Amino acid sequence: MTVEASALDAAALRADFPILASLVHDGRPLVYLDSAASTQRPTAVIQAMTTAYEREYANVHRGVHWMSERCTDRYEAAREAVRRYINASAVEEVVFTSGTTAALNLVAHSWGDAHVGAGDEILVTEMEHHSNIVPWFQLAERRGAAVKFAPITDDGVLDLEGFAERLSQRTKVVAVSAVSNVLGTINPVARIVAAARAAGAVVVVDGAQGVPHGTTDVQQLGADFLAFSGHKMAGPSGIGVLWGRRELLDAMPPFLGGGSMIGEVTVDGFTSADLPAKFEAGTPPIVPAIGLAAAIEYVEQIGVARIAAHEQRLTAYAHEHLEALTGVRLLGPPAAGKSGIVSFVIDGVHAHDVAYMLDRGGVAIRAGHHCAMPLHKRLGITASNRASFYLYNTPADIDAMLKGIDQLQEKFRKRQRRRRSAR
Ligand code: C6P
Repeated sequence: MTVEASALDAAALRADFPILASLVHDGRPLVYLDSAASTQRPTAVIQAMTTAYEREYANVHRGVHWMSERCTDRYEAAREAVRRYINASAVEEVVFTSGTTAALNLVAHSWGDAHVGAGDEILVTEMEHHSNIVPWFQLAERRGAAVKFAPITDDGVLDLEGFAERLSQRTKVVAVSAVSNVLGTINPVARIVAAARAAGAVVVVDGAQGVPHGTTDVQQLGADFLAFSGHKMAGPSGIGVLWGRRELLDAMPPFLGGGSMIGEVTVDGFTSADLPAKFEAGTPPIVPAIGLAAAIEYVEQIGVARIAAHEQRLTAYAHEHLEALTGVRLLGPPAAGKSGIVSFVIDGVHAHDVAYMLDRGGVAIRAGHHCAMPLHKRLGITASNRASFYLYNTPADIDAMLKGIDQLQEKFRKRQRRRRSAR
């Protein structure tokens, strides 16, 4: 991820996102700090999707009629936008899926079933999202393999020695997130890739929290597969991407069977279509793909590196102020090692109560295990709170969260005092 200095004007960009003008509960302005779950969409994306439905919609790669051809062009232009965004060498390497989860499952089934066997190992990390754990457990179960977990340090950084110790000739797959969705930790993917490839393992990068928040160049990254979701980068839900090395994708069997993914079907069997159609069975997420292309154009105009720098400033600001509060424990490394995600626990107050009470003041943060139960177990907690930032957030949003935390801590302190004096 590269970060450059020139600041973006988040306050002005907010006007591009109609939902941010919403009032919630009793007319409180929405303070949206849950972009790691799903970002909001600018008018440009909403408009591109509306236009597609109003004027350019038909099924793709099927009709010979004008509208189908036009829609197919739009859909394929979206693939080209993704290729450009991640600097893939060819559009054939860009497979549309419904999201990161679907992309990771595709690899686990198609590549995994063909290459992982009894006694083999799959190496993930303790900070993975369930989407980058469960498909590997399922693969291991099908094939008689084992899933190993590379440890993290107490401050939420991958323990590279522990990782290296678990890497061996038996390791067939290394599956790692570019950025932890809980800790915000930016993983050293280049070093992980180098070590994994030296051991002969295929590297799968879960880019759900990385690709939206930093420049991605898959040719430099050196990994074999990269998965990410449109809804975490100003695009719509229902669309995601699997990028894979062409030689690997070419050799892989299709995952789902149906229309579009075939060359020919006879009563004796079928042949597969070429890439990327081979992995896009059925009617694909057509309009979501068009929306994703509009999102990519939008963020490219702003500059992904500028977005990353802006989020880094917000993370540093949030850290500084949360660290100053008593009874608040921040999770993960110092701000400099994080993407725009800040998770914390508050002494004596359950994470769900924190999120509930902040929400009453209009502040939307996430609470729970964030689909990362092994990570929470490792940290000795069952739940945490998470504030996550995007290009439209400002320090004022963080101030609103801090004010809410202050109020709820005061409330709980008063409650404790009352209980003590009642004894
Ligand atoms: N994390 C969060 O609030 P989907 O749902 O398929 O678009 O993405 C799954 C996924 C995979 N990996 C990582 C690192 C993720 O953060 C996510 C989605 C959301 O953290 C929803 S649980």
